[in-house]
Amino acid sequence: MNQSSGSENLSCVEAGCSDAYLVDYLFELNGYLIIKGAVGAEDIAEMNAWADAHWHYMDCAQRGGHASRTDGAWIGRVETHTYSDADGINFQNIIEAGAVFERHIDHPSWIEHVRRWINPHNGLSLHETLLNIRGRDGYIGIHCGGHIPCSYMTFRQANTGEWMVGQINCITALEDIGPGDGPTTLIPGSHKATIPHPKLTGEEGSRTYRSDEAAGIALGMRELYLEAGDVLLFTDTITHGSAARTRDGFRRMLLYRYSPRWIRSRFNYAPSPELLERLTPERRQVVDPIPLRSPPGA
Ligand SMILES: O=C(O)CCC(=O)C(=O)O
Ligand SMILES: [Fe+2]
Repeated sequence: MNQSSGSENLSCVEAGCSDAYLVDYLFELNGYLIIKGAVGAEDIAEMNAWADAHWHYMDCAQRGGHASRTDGAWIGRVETHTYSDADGINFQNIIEAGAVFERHIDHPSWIEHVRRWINPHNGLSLHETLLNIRGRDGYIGIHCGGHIPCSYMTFRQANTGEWMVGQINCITALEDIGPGDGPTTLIPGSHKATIPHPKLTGEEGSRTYRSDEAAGIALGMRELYLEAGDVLLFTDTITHGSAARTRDGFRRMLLYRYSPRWIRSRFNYAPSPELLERLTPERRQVVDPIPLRSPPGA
């Protein structure tokens, strides 16, 4: 067993860990897995260079004065966006931003785990791909949990017990993310919870998807610290979010969400013909899992 020792994370292995049993056990038990050193320094530098080159979009005025949602600016096929303002800027559809982001689609450090956990019966698709930059006081509120009846918040097939993870979030740290940097937080094991987190119940026992309260201070949350190049995989079913950033400066991360091929992508960006042309057949199948059909000549 070559689980990293000395880590404060419950669920952590080195890149290239060949102990598939351990990898599966940790992911099943805790609902997340950190792969240390998953992405090489050159790729991390290239992605950071892209962020640096587009830093002026952090200024709202540069995005046409829109602060929120998907009404931001377009950089080719990449669109600026935010979920709630507090969560910072998302460069959505980042797979269109160059080769390094294409390599990420089926990166050998995690792709076979993701295929296995979603289950080969379900194929694979990308639900959302983004590069996120978040400044001081930014955060994501506590959200999700096993109590939400959402089609992609599955983890096991109830009848057979086989893997059937409806969504796996893959966060790549573009720089070190430690205490005060607004790390991702989650409650280990909460993907199996049937009782909602106390912050996710409403009036008369109703169940809510998301609270506006920063996830970091919620009961049971753990902050997950990453070094640049580490990757955090977690089922979207797990109760999670991020701590508020208490330091100056910005947190940078890349987020790719994988789902079964049957699930539509979140914002339905049409892949550019140039991207489809460039992709290997394996990547193309993930980016365009069910190509549109039209009659000849249409
Ligand atoms: O920003 C974060 O650290 C958490 C992002 C998140 O909620 C997600 O990946 O689903
Ligand atoms: Fe989330």
